Amino acid sequence: MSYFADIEPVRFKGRDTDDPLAYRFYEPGRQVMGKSMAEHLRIAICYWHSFVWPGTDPFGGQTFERPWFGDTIDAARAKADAAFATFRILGTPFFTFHDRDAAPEGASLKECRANLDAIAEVFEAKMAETGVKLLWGTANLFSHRRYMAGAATNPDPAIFAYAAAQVKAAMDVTHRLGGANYVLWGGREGYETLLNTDMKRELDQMGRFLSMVVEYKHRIGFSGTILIEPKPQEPTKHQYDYDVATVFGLLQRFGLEREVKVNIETGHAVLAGHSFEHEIATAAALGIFGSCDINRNDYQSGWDTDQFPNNHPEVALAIYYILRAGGFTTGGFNFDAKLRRQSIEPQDLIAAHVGGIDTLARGLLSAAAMVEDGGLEGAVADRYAGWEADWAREALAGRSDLASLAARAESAPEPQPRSGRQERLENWVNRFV
Ligand code: XUL
Ligand code: CO
Repeated sequence: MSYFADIEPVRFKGRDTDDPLAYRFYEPGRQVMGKSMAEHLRIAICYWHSFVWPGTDPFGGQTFERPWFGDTIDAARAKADAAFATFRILGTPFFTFHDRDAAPEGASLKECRANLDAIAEVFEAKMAETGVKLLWGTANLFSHRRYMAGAATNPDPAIFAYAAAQVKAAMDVTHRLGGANYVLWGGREGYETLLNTDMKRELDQMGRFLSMVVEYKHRIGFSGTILIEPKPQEPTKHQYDYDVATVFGLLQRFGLEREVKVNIETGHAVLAGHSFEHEIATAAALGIFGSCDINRNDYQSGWDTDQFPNNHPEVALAIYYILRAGGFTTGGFNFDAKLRRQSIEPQDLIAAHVGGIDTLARGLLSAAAMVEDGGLEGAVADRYAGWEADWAREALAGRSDLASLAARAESAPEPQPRSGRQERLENWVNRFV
């Protein structure tokens, strides 16, 4: 009997239902600003937290006893059955995986590739049968001890080459499965201590590695987007993909800013000392907004706790800036979120996603109402309206200089400061959430 035998597919039952396994806000087909909710949110379930993670923490071992756990191809097939059963119950359209989540690591690189290809065949059949699609694939370049000093940024070129082989195989599989994106998260691309680190060399290695990924994408005709997932630290003390702005600088330095976009994760933004919407708005302003890993961190612990999102006013603001940036194209919301380790029942896995998905749906409704009202957009436009004047446009277009502006300012009346109206705007937002 299936692990989820007694769990029915989750349905929309409306805001007032007391059914804990029903959607209260997520109606996939509901039209919002000319698109269905499903098209706006492009929800993905991730393999690693939901089907691989055993519930360990730094002090304790496995708490989850999933029948598909094991390091064999047969276990990997059973895991794929459980994953696609979960997607069916939740009615979600996408999934994401690392190479090592999907298939066991073999004794050699060739065996690793063969294992991954075998599971790709299983995925292909299940995807054709269910219509579930791949939001993105990625390679795990951080768990194995060979990567303890980094992958692309390793001092040993043999590890750099090993990582290249792993990424090539993961890109091949992502391409074969019609993935909408390919993600690189540099968990170990950073350093523990400067005392043993040649930072300039490591950054050059990273740029070269990324360029090779882009070159390979074009060589195989992969039409998805290459995404970098910024994170400031954890597992390494300093990570080179610190935040969106840092990643943009790296991309520009290697001429890749039109080739690579970012996958922004809520918890990573918080670890970097930013808000999620700050990272989204930065990416949009720089033209590199790609996709989101949605979760939340515990605000007290200072760790990347990867909890399921449950605060819809916070999510609404993030979605507001996504809508203002034109919404997702190849990206979507990937639930990079994991259960707490005491949540050991099958229902916990489903209920966690139901709550997270409803949080997104409710956030989308609030965000769309904010966009449609236009109050915030109008207030911002009004704040910058002075720039519509001819002389101000000329200044921005490069047709004035410090001397001509100084002459103008000296003969003009003293400029009058205006209110930023923050509290009024915060009150305005609260009308919609
Ligand atoms: C780690 C993290 C990863 C990436 C994929 O914090 O977010 O799971 O999303 O490697
Ligand atoms: Co992530």
